[in-house]
Amino acid sequence: NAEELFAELRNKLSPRGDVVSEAGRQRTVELFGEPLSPQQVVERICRDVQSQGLEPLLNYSRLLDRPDFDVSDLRVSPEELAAAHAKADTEFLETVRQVRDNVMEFQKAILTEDVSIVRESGDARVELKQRYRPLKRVGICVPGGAAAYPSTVLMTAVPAQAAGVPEIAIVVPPTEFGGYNTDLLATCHELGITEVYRVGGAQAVAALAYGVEGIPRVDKIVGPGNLFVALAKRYVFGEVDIDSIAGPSEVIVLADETARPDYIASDLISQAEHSPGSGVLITWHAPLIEQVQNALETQLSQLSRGDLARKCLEDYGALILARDEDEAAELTDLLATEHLHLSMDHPERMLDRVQNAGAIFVGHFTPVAFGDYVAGPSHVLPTGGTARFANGLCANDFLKRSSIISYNEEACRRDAPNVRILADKEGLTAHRASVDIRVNE
Ligand code: HSO
Ligand code: ZN
Repeated sequence: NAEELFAELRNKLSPRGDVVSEAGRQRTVELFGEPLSPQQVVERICRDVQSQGLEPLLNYSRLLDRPDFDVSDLRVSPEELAAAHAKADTEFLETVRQVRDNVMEFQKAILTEDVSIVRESGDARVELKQRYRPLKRVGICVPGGAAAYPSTVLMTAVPAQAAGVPEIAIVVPPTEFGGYNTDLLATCHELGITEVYRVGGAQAVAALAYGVEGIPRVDKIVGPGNLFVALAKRYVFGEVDIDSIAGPSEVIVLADETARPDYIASDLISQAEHSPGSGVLITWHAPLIEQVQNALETQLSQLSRGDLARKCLEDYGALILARDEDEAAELTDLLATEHLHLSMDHPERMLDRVQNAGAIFVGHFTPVAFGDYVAGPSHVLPTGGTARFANGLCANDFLKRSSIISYNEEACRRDAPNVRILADKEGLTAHRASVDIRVNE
């Protein structure tokens, strides 16, 4: 029964960042003199940066990321950005440009447009409009702990550019995979991004939210990160806007008898290698389970990150044999996964049946890696079952809307009685007076 299976599986299938190890707790004692939960750590960091600005930002960067961190390390200079670009592979830059074009094309195509209606009767005219404008300034978090992610720059900054955001600030930890990674800096330069700060974790989120000397505050913070980044985004929400909170990568491959076990294994491993990450097969074709297991064995032993992926698949992966197609679809929908791969000759049926998934990859020749790297929709997607209600990042997340309301005199006269009735019910006499003064002349 899919409901029962779901209850058993949901928490097992996504790596959860909020489980605190003993070592983690010990570390907070070393750093803060007392045991603190991740939440408490984040609150402390955010409050310090809010009240004292640059000094705690530098201090926390020294304490948590880089002991010799200096204020001169904070902002990547224009010369460093240009130098990284100059020494990048030409092939790599060509790919960056192609992906930029793909993402731009798709993100511009989906941009929400202004809508207006006119309500007329006789001489009365009311015009109502919903108007969209880009946010002025956004902050983007790019991870830099376990791997370098130039693709994340593309998948976050280009949607913001498609929406017309004029100021984009990137924060990335001061690590070899982060703010010192020349491919990442070259990507920023190629996209025309000039504000790159080498700070990570909760301190970077707080700096973006509240502003510190040298980093003006932003209107919205987006992008993935570890637990501390996620908790900090939640903490500053309200002061600024945030996107949804992205956790570790995950994929469900839904496969029938037309699927190739080696393709499926490669998809499961590719999300698990993010480490943390997870991969789950759901099928109603029994022989596939063992075939995929064998393919996993073969491939894991050959890949450079095979050991990391193996550990993740052992901890968070699963090969699930559903009773039939219906049960498979129902379970998939309940799990509301980040990536869903429909590995079958006729995927259309399943597309109609599964409603909850961040991104859906259709058919044997659309591995998730296309969405991760090149297709056009952002790879920043809802994880951990949040695709039940949350959305992947897109250009529209960088727009804000205003409603525009315009009455002519005749319309004002016509609608005045409705205002009077409601204002009287609420006892708000000044509201009533504001229309009476216009119509009782
Ligand atoms: N699968 C990740 C995105 C990514 N993959 C970046 C490779 N690089 C998030 O869903
Ligand atoms: Zn990926």
